[in-house]
Amino acid sequence: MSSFQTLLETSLKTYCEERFVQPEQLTDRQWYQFIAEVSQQAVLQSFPHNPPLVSTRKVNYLSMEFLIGRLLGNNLMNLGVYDQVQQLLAKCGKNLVDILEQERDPSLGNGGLGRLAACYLDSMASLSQAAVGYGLHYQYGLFKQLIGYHGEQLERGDAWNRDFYPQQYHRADLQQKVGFGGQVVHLQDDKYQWQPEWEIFGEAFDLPVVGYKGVQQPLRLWQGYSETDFDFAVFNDGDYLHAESRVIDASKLTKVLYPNDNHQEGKALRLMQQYFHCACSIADILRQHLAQGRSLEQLPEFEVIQLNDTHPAIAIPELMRVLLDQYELSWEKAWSICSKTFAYTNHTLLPEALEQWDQTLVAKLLPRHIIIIERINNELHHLVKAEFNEDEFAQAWYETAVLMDNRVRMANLCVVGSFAVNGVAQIHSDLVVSDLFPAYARLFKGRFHNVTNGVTPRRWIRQANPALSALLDQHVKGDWTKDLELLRQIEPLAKDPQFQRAYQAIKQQNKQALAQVIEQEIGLKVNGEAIFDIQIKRFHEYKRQQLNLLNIIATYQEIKANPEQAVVPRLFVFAGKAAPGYFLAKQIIQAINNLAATINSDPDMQGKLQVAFLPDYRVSLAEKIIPAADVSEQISLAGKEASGTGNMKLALNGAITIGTLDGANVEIAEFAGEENVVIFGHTVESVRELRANGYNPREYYEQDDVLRNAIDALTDGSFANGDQHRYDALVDNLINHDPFCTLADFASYRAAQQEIAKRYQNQTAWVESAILNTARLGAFSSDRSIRDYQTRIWKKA
Ligand code: AZC
Repeated sequence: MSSFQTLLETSLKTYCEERFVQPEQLTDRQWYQFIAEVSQQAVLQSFPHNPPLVSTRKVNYLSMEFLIGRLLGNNLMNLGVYDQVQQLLAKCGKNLVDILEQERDPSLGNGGLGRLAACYLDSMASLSQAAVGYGLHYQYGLFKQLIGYHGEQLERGDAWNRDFYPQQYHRADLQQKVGFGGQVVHLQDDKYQWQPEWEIFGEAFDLPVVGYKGVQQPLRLWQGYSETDFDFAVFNDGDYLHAESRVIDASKLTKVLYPNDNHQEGKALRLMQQYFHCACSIADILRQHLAQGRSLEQLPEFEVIQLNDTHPAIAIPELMRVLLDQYELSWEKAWSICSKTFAYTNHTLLPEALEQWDQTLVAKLLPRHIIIIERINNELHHLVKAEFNEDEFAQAWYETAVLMDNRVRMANLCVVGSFAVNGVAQIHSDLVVSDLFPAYARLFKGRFHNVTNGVTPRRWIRQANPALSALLDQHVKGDWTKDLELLRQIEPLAKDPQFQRAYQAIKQQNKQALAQVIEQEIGLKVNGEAIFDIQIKRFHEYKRQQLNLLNIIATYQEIKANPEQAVVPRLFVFAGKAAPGYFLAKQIIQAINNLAATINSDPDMQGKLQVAFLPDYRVSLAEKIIPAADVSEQISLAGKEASGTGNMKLALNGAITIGTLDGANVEIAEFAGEENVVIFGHTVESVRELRANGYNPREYYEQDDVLRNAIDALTDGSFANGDQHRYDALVDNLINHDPFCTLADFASYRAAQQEIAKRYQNQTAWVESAILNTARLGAFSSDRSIRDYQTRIWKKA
């Protein structure tokens, strides 16, 4: 008997004895608790850290978000004990899949950036890449989304770990102290002393990340607290309210994740969170480095600090501060260490997401750091002066300065302070160089790279799609879970009728399962024969859910006008959250829900058209939707979606992409073959032309009857219970501004949708395309991304 089996059986005996019950009497919740506790023991016992790879440094992955999803099923699988647990449960008349549903989804992220961090932790552990993930232990993760009576988004708090969350350890031994405010005393020359006005403690919670047959290593999350209940000195002075407010500040610090995706809000508390995250993490990195008897000069030889976008940018001046003030290194020495240690990943070109902090605010909260940033800015000034001639200088400085117009430009700070900068898909990395940082690219040659994103096949195929996994196991030699390129082996089977039938049957089974979820969640009975057309992602104008919406309205109108005409039945599924303060995105959600209500109750639409909005999109819901998709909507305006990762998950699970030439869609089309995706819309270049010629959305509105009728339906009360003004802002934005060229792409999108319907009618060809998507997209495994990081960025010098 394996040691895990023994552990399982003896622990079950004890667990039941303590509760005076027989195993058969345990509730699902108790089973969940029991299995979670045993698996945590197994995680800690059976997986010593592997020796680190010699060719790469240890990775310290700094991210404000880790959207890890449920852990129990994933851990059981990666430990290789999933089947054993399943068998034990089966003996007691239980199903493991149901038990796993008991776990709360820790929603410690907003979307793509946070989920990518989680995939990377999985891949690093699976590839024995030594790594620690550093993040924040938010008390409330991303809000829970409900849909209100009028179809509108409502938000509720998500206290993800309040009652029971066994996968984490409180590491009381890893406490840190973080200062804020106060003043800086200039001692002499380069020597300064920071006297913070107040201090907050950070305590760590470790979540072990279990790699696939690999190592376990920590995701370390910091939480703020205050040492004393309140400041007695101030209290004794009689200023009771002030005394207590300090305590409130400390506990408030990590209370909630900011719910913005691709948008900076600029709140002081957010900057405090960022600094707190960085200060705790930098101290922890140095502690471990020095504990191994290594010198500060050796830091870049052994450690790399990977910045997940600019949210942890303040780590750069923080490391400088520690080296200068605490270890008394010279500026030159400190900078030489620092600039060889950091690497920065850019995830967006959207101007509203590029973080810039008010310089006065930074100076007030972090007075020592602003002095360091000023010095960095001055040194940079010399470099730019030396590289650019007089005619070029003004423009180059405007582009590269870290400090400009009382703003601290965090992306610039990252580029200056890092030895490597990368974008997240080829087209995006090219735009980072050509549009965002052209002057830097000239100044720092060789600093810019591309690492195309990837997704972990353990969660997104093995766990989410067990039926497809079993089929792949049957036909692929070698462990495809570890080496996704092995899926190429099924390419010759794409035309094999027997394999096609098996593949198709699995898709059908997954669609039935999703149909059940839809019925449970929103009470809609869907047509399992329809094309399942899926758009799941954050709601954002640039992602253009409104384009999908307009096409659905046009389709509805067309069916209404020609009730006799044959239609390829279609189910449109949406899921996603909008930032609570993002009015237009919320209007789009409401419009979809109102449209769904009208369409789903119209007898003329029966068997032809349905719309489902599934509330509270999160990792566990994605795992249910993705395996059931026939069509994957990736319809952002070209140049706006840095990469996308949902596009990869959906395509690997056999959905056909309808998409623009944006982000990783471009590479997906290359790998899958152009004939196995449907591409439409303007390209980066043609968008440029469109704008250069003075884009006027109203012209499209006026000239295209189908488009105009669709938009007008939003203002005639059809989808708003007679309210003609509900969508005024949305409609005005589309007709008069349309910053993401929705109207310009409408006709071509509609044609692409007709192409999808046409192709779906030839099921043999459709399944062949779907199989080829699975077979050819192995490069989008996050294991490949991590290997790219290893060879391009994390290698030892
Ligand atoms: C996202 C990008 O929008 C998405 O295209 C990409 O796939 C993902 O990062 C992972 O790289 N960006 C964000 O979520 N947020 C920010 C601030 O970029």
